[in-house]
Amino acid sequence: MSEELVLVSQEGAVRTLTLHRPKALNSFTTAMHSQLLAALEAAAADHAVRCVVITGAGRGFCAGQDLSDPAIAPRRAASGKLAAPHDQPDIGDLIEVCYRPLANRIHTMPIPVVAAVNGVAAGAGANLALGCDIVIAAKGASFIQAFSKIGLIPDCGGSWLLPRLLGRPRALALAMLGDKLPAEQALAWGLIWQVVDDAELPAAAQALAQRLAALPVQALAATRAALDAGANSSLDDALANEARLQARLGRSSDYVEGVSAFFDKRAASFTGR
Ligand code: T3D
Repeated sequence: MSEELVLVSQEGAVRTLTLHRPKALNSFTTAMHSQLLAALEAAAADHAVRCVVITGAGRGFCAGQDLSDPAIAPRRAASGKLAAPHDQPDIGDLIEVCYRPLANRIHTMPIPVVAAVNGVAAGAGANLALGCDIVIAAKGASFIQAFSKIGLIPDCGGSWLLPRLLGRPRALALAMLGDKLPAEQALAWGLIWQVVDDAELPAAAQALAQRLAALPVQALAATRAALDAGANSSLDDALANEARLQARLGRSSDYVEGVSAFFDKRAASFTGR
């Protein structure tokens, strides 16, 4: 049987995906990539799931690419020395096959995605977290754009996310220097939503996810799409997009339920449809 590198659990309508390679700080192998993508696909396809939480097992969240994974580890010549640059594996393939689908999948999930960052999030692990809709972190967690230290650029969406989230000066300095950004500093810079005491993270993330799951999740996913599209468009294009999205949502059961509940002076009971 293949190793369980992503643990899947469910509480009500919230599905939690726990990256599970704790000895290597949950760094990504190709096997962990395919398990995470499959788990996200399954959550997206299951109407009983209305929010996903991604977290890590042990003391780390995710240390990015497993640098010893044979798929990408630097090749050695027969002498045992590192092979010449042109004999090294094509890392671009790895990005196309693994990180691009992963970042796109999270960005287009039909339900909200929460990152519960329990410890260090480095390289693609940091950008995996930052690509989620809401990031809640333990006080002891940190974010490191570790790429420059190994001669690479921010990937897993980092080049797109960082300037949008931080502005160019901070994004560029973080990415160039690869400094560790403690969770509380990330919060102060507006990079993440919330920081809680380490021991409180699982319960706080679960409470946040349950709150999201009780909302009209179709509208939440459309809110993500509208905000991201709005950031790159003219006001008039954004207004046209809002009209398109509202037209679709206005015909959803959740809209009818929300308005009915308002007039009935009762709590709405949404279904995500
Ligand atoms: O090919 C490509 O690279 C393309 C893909 C790019 C995407 C990327 O994500 S590139 C960035 C890759 N990640 C890194 O460069 C981070 C490397 N890790 C670290 O810098 C440090 O481990 C941390 C700052 C994250 C944490 O430091 P610390 O001191 O808390 O822990 P540690 O002792 O360094 O690590 C604990 C163990 O995890 C250790 O194993 P050991 O010695 O106990 O057997 C360490 O080797 C292992 N580990 C940590 N990160 C990785 C890893 N093993 C493989 N790959 C890792 N990325």
